[in-house]
Amino acid sequence: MNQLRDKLVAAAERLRRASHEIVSVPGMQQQAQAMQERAERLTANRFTVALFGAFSAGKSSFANALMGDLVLPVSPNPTTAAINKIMPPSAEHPHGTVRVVLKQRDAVEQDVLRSLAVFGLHAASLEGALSELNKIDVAQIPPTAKPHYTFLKAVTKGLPEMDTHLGGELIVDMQAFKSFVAKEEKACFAEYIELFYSCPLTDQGIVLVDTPGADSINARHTGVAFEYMKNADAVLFVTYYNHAFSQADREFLLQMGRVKDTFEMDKMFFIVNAADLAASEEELQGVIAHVEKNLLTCGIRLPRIYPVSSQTALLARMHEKGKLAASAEKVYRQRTQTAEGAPLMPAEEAFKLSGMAAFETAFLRFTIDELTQIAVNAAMGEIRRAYDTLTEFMRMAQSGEDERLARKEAASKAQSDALAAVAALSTASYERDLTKEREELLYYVKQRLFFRFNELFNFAFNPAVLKEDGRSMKQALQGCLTDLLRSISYDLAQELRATTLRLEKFLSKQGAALVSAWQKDVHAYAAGLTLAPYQQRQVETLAFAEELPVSVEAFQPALGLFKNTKDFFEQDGKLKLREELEKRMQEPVAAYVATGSEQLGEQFSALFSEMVATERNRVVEQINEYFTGLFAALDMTVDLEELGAKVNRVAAELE
Ligand SMILES: Nc1nc2c(ncn2[C@@H]2O[C@H](COP(=O)(O)OP(=O)(O)O)[C@@H](O)[C@H]2O)c(=O)[nH]1
Ligand SMILES: [Mg+2]
Repeated sequence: MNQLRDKLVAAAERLRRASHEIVSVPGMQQQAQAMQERAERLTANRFTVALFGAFSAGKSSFANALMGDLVLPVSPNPTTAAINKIMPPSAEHPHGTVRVVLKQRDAVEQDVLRSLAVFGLHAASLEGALSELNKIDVAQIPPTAKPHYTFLKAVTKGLPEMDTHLGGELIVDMQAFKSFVAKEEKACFAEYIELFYSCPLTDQGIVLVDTPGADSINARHTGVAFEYMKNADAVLFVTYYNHAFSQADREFLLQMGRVKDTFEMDKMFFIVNAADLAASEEELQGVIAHVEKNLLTCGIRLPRIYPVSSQTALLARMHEKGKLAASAEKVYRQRTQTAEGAPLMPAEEAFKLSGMAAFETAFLRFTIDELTQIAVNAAMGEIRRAYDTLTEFMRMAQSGEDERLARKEAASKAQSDALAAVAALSTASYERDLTKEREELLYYVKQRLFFRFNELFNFAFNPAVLKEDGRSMKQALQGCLTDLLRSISYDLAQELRATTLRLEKFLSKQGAALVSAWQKDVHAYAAGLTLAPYQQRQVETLAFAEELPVSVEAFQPALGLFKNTKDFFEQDGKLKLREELEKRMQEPVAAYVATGSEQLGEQFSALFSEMVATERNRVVEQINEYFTGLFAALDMTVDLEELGAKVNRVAAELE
């Protein structure tokens, strides 16, 4: 595994040496600088691996198995967990240091008010909210609201101690770290936690991100999860052996299904954890088939699924280190079917048995290995570009005097022609395409929402909530409606995030197309100039509205259609209500999408203008630099012998 990091470091070294060679050559300073910067990036390179999955799917256990030690607390049932990042130690943060970044007070307040609203209670401040808590009838809390109650209780309990720290950060040790992860009254105040920890994984520059469960109550986590889904180098989705997929799992996977085509390569891995629970190989295959089927309904085809026992894998790692405690040894024997008294199974063998070895091999090969290769190739491409320019200059300097004079005359004109061609290229059609793409994508967003309407409706208006057992039907219906509105706006916000990412890719393609169009122009006038490739821009995902632009009251007449549960579930009452709601939902959904379209339109038109201006400038600079170098070569102001030596030394970096 260490070879990968070494490869990056070696490529960075090559870049630095090549950069050092060309920095003194007239017309190559910028290229030298770009190479230097790329070398810095390679050295500081991090691969981000994000773990997703429901609470108690075994994310933390899986992370421990990957790191080969009991680093993260394996938690029974926290609901308010923060994001934990396990990262390589640095000079500032040595091994074992933990940095806890606490939420802003405003953010805590928002979370609290939001959770309070689930119980129909409202307040104007954090303190006010907490004093409302005793109004909640604990016996009446529905299961979906329980995590919110737990969260509110945790805030109440922890606030006195944490209040003064909010908005800041704490540096703590591993012991305190565990209480921050496992204790609700502390965890609920952490925005994220960074653990600086040295192990074979982090030594490769891999950052492991343990996200809170997909069913986290924290609304902001959806946005954070999206950023990780988008930017992580690998996404690992963990499910617990035979647990059903929750609605939250499905929402996450649907989002993954929406955006997976924008990934440069398939970076998704699906882990069926606790595979040790399988009674037989057939049963295991059955579970895998079930997972595959679920993924397919979320638009994820041909997934890479790995059955793994995180526990067995960790036990194997502990055995390897000779750190297997007596109780652990008992489980190890059980898992490896080794009788009492018989010699223990060698660690490597158990690691294989756990399924972890197969996963690690595939993961390293398909992701980290490949990413390393891409980075190394890009570095070599940059050196090659420098070499091409350098040899062109060399050729010019070596030519006879008459030829040089003739070339010089031609070069002046070539420079201004190249610049004119770059300026003349019209980008209007590109901009029109971008607008068209946005409109088309958003048209389908609306379409898809109504394709899903039935599913969302059934989920909200379900028999478990609409039960005639003495509860107020009016209130229950109200709750169903609120649920439906929430899930529609959630779906739309997710769609707009996905659309942002699709547009980002579209813009990138346009940028690359522009550079290659300019390259064609430039090539006619400056044969030795290869333009630097287009560099992708990171596009910020905007915050989209969390609610539909409509009031609950607008749907009261529709709810009036409800007669009783018998009519609703056994006759056509349900169909009628659904049709009525679907009709009334058209306008607010269209309005929501229109607002989103406006937001995206503004954002991307600004991005487009900036992109064109910046890229055009970059090309102009490259042209001018190139001709500066060319004139220097033609004027023989360069030392031919030295230039020749430089060509050879840069060539050596390409071997
Ligand atoms: N049998 C078995 N149980 C596991 C395995 N991995 C995790 N668990 C159990 O699943 C529960 C949740 O694990 P945890 O890692 O905290 O899940 P998280 O909430 O996703 O981080 C714990 O009780 C673990 O002991 C495994 O490989 N086999
Ligand atoms: Mg966990």
